[in-house]
Amino acid sequence: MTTTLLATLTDLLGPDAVLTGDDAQGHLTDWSGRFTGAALAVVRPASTQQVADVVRACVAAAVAVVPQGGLTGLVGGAVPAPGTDAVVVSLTRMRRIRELDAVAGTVVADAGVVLADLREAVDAAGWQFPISLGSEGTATIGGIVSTNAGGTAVLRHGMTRDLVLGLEVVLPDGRTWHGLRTLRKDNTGYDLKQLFVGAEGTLGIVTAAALRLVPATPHRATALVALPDIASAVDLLTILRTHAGDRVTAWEVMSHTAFDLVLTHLPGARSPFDRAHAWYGLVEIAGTEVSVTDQLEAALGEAMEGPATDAVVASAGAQTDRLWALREGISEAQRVEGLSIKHDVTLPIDALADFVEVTALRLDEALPGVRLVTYGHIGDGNLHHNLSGPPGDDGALREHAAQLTAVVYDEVTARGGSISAEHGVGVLKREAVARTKDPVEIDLMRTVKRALDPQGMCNPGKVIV
Ligand code: 2HG
Ligand code: ZN
Repeated sequence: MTTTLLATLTDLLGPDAVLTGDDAQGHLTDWSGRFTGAALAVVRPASTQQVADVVRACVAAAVAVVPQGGLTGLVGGAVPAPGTDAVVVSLTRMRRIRELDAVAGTVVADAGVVLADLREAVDAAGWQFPISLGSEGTATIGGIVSTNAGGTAVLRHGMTRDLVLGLEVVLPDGRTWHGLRTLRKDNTGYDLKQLFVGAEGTLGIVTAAALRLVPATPHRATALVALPDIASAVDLLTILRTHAGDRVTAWEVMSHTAFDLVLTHLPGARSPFDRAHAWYGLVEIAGTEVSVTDQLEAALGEAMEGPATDAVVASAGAQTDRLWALREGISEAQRVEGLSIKHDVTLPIDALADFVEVTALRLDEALPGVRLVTYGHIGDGNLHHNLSGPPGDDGALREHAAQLTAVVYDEVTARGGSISAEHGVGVLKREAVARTKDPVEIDLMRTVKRALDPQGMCNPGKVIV
C-alpha cells in the first residue's frame, strides 16, 4: 500500500516534490529541536490543486496528512505525532502573493509565503501587515493562520485571527473550500473561516488567506526601560496609554535572567545601561506623526518618578533594531543555553505579579536552582514563563519537567488564565488542555473535529485527544 501511495504521489507531483529518507529529514524536526517525527514521505505541492490531489490520494490509501509551514510553532504541531504513519504536506513551494489591493487594504497570499516577505510587499504598497514575530523570516502565512499566531504587536492590532478575512482550505475529504473573500462585512451564517484559524491543520489544510491590512505607521519611537518588578511594568502600561492612547504598539517585558542570556549568547549584544536591573521593558509607540517621540518622552518622564528606574530612548533606526534584537534574541539564546521547558501562558494583567512571585517560590522548591526565564508580551497578559535547568544540569530539569509544568499550570488555572496564549496546543499541550478546559468546550471541539474529519485524516494526535 505504501509503495503504491508513493508511486501515486510521485505521478501527481513529480519525483522532486516527494522526499523520503535523508531528503525528508529537514522537515521532520521543528525549530526548537524538541519535536521529531517520522513520515512515509514529505510532499511539496506547488498549487492548491496539487494539495487536493495529495489529500485525495492519501484518503484512498487511509494515510493521514500533516500540514507544515516554517516549523517555528514550538509545540510540535507541524511534525507527525509519535506513532503516526503520515505524509507531511509542506506548503513552502506555494509562495505567491496573489493580489494586493492598495485601496481596500487587503492582501491574498498563498500559504507558503514567508511572513517577512509578505510584510515587505505590504510596506512597499504603503500599508502594514501587523503580525510581527521573531521568527518572521521563516514562519509562513499558512502557519500563522493555522496557529493563530500572536507576536509583539497584538496589544494594538490583535492576533492573526483578527486580521483574517477569508480562507482557501483543502478539506479532509479532498474537496476545496474557496472562501477567499476580502469583504469586511459578511453576515451570511456561521463564520467558518474562524474554525480553521488556530485549528493547527486538524480540520483541513489552509492553502491561501485573504488578510486585512492596517495603515502604515512610519514614525516609531522605541525605548528600553529598567524596572524594579513586574508590577511596575503593569503600572507603566497605564502611563504609556495616558500619553499615547492606542499608538502604544508594543509593551514587552524581560526578566534579568532572560536579558542576561541574550547578552551571553547573542553576538554583539550589549546592555545600554551601566548597571544591571531586575526587569526590563521594551516599548514602542508608532503613528503617522513625528510627535510619537514626544509622547514617549513625556510618558517616560512621568514613569521615572514612579515605576521606572532608568530608560534609554532609541535615537536612530539602527539603535531601534539593536534594542529589539535584545528582546527577540531571547528564544534563540535560551535554546543555545540548553534544554528549555516552555510555558506560554496568559493571565489577567492584574494577576501577573502575584503569579510570578508565587511560582518562583514553588518552582525553586521543586527544583532548587531552576532558572526562570520569564519574558513576553506583558501588555497582553502573556508571559513566556520558561525554565532553564540549574547551570550545567539539564538532566535535573528533564527529570523534574512534568512536576514543574504542573506547578505553573496549577497557578495559571487558579487565576483564570490560559495554558496556551499564542503558540497553540500541538502535541505538547493536548493532554493538559483536555484536563484543564471546560468539558463542554472539549465536547464541542470533538464534535467539530468529527463532523469535518470523521476519519481522522488531518494532523492526527494534535490539539485534542
Ligand atoms: C517570543 O515571544 C516567542 O519570543 C517565542 O513567542 C517564545 O521561545 C519561546 O518560548
Ligand atoms: Zn511570544
